[in-house]
Amino acid sequence: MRVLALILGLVLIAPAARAEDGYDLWLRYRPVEASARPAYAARAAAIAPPGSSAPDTPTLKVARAELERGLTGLVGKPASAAAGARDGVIQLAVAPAKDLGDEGFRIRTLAVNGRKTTVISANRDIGVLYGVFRYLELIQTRRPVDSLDLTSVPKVKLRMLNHWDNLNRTVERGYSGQSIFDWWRLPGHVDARMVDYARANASIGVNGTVLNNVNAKADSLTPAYIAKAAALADTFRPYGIRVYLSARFSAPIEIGGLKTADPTDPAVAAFWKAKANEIYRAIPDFGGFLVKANSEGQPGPQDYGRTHVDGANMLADAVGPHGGVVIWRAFVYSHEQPDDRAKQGYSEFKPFDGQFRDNVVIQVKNGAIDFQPREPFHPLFGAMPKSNLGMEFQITKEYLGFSTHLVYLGPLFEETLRADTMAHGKGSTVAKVVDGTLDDRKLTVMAGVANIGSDRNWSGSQFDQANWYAFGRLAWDPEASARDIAIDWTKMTFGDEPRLVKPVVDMMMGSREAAVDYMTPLGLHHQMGEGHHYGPGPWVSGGPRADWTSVYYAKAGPDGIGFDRTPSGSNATAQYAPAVGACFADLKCVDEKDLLWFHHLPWDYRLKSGDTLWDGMVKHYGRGVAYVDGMEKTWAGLAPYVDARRHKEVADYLKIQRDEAQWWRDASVAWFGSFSKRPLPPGEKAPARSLEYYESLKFPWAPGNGQ
Ligand code: BDP
Repeated sequence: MRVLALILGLVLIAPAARAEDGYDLWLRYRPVEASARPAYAARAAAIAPPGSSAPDTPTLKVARAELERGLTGLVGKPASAAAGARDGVIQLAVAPAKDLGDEGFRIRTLAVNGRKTTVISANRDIGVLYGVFRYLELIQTRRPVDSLDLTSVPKVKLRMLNHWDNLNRTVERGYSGQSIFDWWRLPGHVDARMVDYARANASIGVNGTVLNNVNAKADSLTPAYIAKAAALADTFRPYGIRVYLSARFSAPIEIGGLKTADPTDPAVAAFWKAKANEIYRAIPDFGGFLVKANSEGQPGPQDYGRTHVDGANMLADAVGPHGGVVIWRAFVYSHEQPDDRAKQGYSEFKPFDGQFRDNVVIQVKNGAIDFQPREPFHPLFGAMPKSNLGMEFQITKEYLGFSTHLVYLGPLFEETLRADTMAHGKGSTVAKVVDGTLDDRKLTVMAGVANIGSDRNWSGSQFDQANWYAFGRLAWDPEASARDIAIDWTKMTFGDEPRLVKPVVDMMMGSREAAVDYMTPLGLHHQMGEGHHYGPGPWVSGGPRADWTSVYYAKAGPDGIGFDRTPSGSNATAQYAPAVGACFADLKCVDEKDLLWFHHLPWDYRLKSGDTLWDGMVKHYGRGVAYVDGMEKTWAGLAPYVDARRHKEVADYLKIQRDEAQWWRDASVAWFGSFSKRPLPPGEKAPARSLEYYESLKFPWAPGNGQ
């Protein structure tokens, strides 16, 4: 009987016995094994009561609640610090420190009144909250916490999510259910999930969120919707998260009763000033506006013969007196413009360097086309030293297999951030542009297009949570390592078992290169299905505009393949610093990963491997598929270390990914083979189906497409 009770007891407390569905993200706070506990946890830790050093603000309240929740889960319920002299006290303190800025924190183990005390301190309460999350992360990742002296200060000022969420709860390019923002029931009801959303974001340092799609509706600026946004802002405020709204440039016409949205018209400027005042009355710490103007059919200043500067500065003057910012996107291109689409953002913005207001940030996508599996860094980075230039990454995997492909984006973000713009000589990395140190800019931004939705696991898949997490960590420190981040995430998400952590991290680290291989190897880009962007579509042609087709980008023909962006072609290479551009344009210098991005080459061109271009391409596709095969096998072997429900979900998705990788490979080989007219290299199998079959596939209900 006693043995049975013991076994039952063990089963009940074993972490794997708790149903896990991914809702808890990396904040699971499951018990750590005795050896990994802080020494003080032999007895319970104690959280010092708020003293005069830390008046009880809403942020400190949630910091203390989080600490208690985390410690309770990880090492047992904290005791009262007042209960006599004892070690293991944790003190939260707001105290001036020159080196910590507004949001940094310090965690130190000190003797306070003879007691060993962990002091988490910051200039402001939000820093304390960040410190608490870091402290819990240290325990979760099994780092020693008994003798700490750690300082951390975010390098980027605005670390924000951009939700492409519509007011009817559909999410443009969203693959994890509906929008988490329940606009209809707001402001009367604020879902409890909003608090968990804020906790998760605060835990990785995200301090801003744009609530609505960049393809914006003017309705979100009406009084009813401002009240809804205000309810969210109230909920997020204790977690240091400010709300922003995407602003539709033509709102003065749509909801302001004006005939024009011309930014030089005084009535238009007055509309925006009044609108800003109205928003700030409801949301005193409103962050500002995000604007997609004159891009993909969105209205903008050019509709009135005005410029991006006219538009952005007019809005900046409306929010400026309240401390707000305008984030103006550089993702612009026009079909009337015959020039290479990759050049248009630079061509339109570079001439305006130095003309934008101080509270304007130009938000630039990581690459010059559009969140492709691989793009060279955008030439605007390093090219506008007199402007605030922000980074826009896409966390949602529009072009990387949606939520069912396991593709860890850490290496993609890291590759861009570490790229050297050479703007001021060697070491002028994109990270240094983004964190402002290269040109001494203070208003810095890193934005990520969110992958969050109403799915129980938030991101559509367990592994896509890692992309949200990695984004936050890199926004805090753009020089952080994608591998280190993956290790932390894995430990917190799945546990510390070394037989699990190493293979999972290895799998994650190679997964992005694998996707590049099975989708668009060697610098190919924009080869996906039309509109929904699901699956391969290298044959996509025709339609309203050439630069929405695949054939425009691959330029495959009997003579070869690739987009000539060298001086003999579109000369996009000239938009980079001379040394960088010259390298991209030079076949002896350019990295083969970017080969067909910059060069049009004959099918028999010799790659470094000695293979012809055609053979090499086919092998890359195959390598990508084989990698997914490997992930499936690795994951199957990890069943003993992962709870059944999450294990099965990931296994199912890997099977989907395996099939789709094969589909990408087969369809691409069939299509490009129709131009190369060369045999497949030895050992490579012919595509399973005919080219006509692949071309005939239609997906009218693919998620994330249309409103
Ligand atoms: C593209 C998406 C489109 C977005 C656009 C943007 O396909 O849905 O509206 O980017 O960033 O990648 O504005």
